[in-house]
Amino acid sequence: RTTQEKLREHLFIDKKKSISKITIAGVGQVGTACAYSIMQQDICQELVSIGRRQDSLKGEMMDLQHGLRFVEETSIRASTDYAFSANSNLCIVTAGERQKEGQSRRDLLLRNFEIFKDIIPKLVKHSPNTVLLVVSNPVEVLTYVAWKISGLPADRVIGSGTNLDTARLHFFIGEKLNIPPNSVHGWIIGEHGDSSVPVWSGVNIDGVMLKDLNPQIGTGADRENWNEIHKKVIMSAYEVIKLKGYTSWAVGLSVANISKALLGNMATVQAVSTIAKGFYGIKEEVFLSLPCVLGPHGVKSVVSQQLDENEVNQIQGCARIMQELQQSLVF
Ligand code: 6V0
Repeated sequence: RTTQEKLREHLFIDKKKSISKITIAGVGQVGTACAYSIMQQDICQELVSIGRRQDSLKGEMMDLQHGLRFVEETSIRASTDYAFSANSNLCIVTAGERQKEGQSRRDLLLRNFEIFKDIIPKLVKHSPNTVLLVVSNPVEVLTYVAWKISGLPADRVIGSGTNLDTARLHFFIGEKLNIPPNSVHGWIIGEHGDSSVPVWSGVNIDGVMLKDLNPQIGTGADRENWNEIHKKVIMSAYEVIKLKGYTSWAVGLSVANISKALLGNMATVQAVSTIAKGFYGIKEEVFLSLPCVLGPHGVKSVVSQQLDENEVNQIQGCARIMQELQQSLVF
């Protein structure tokens, strides 16, 4: 017997043990931050990264593996071969270009659309029962793309959407009121980024509605100018990119949080992109971010929010923008 064989007696072999496995496709700044956050939080038993550049892929894998001593037991592997992703419960897609200065959303979409045509079929071939979580931008339209290409039911295709915008909203409100972000409740919905919709009618601090304290909140008539906070949320991504070149840590934590809700079957609510047709008078077949109850098979249900007229108009506007972008795609 070898030293390895002499070391442990394998008396109990649990054949029924189910493995929770996550694959991250695309190992750039965002993919690496997602892997790090997921590994830190004991979310899955197997974590696989799939990328194109052999050297950086191996380097990132080794760097994470060397930290395994300090976290819960997780298997960490990386490969350029999609067979390594087989039987994943969750595939997270972070591959693709990020927006360059002066680049339009449509241009970015067309480039990442080509990448998705390459990646999505390979992921689904090896993991036909997976949930797909799209992070690449423009995230709402690419979630629609992933749904169309994958042939998966809509509840199993999700975009990270405005989960990050919502976290930024909570941070800035917390900063303004000098309270921690987790005392702030409320959503940014619609599109991740420029045309996102802050639901001021529902924002509350530990159950106290801000609208009751300031009926003009979020409107042009508001003397305290709370809507500046929404502008800050939109601008913050551009500001971080200007300062450090990309955004990574917050989106990594946001994706880990969504992954935990999915695989942990926690039935928690997150603002993620889901098929929005039929909600709030939306007629277009588009994906938009709405607060969703998540479980191991994806979206379990969508929270029915009581939006005011202005908020409904805004989210319908988002749907039209998404539809227009989708029309430029040839499948
Ligand atoms: P990056 O650091 O340039 O990494 C992109 C990675 O994708 C690189 O490693 C590429 O090699 C890889 N890639 C490209 N084509 C393929 C392919 N065909 N197969 C496999 N891998 C491929 O970019 P970064 O990580 O900063 O951003 C990735 C994407 O996430 C961009 O589209 C961003 O705009 C988007 N973000 C989305 C956010 C969200 O909240 N949804 C937040 C931040 C960034």
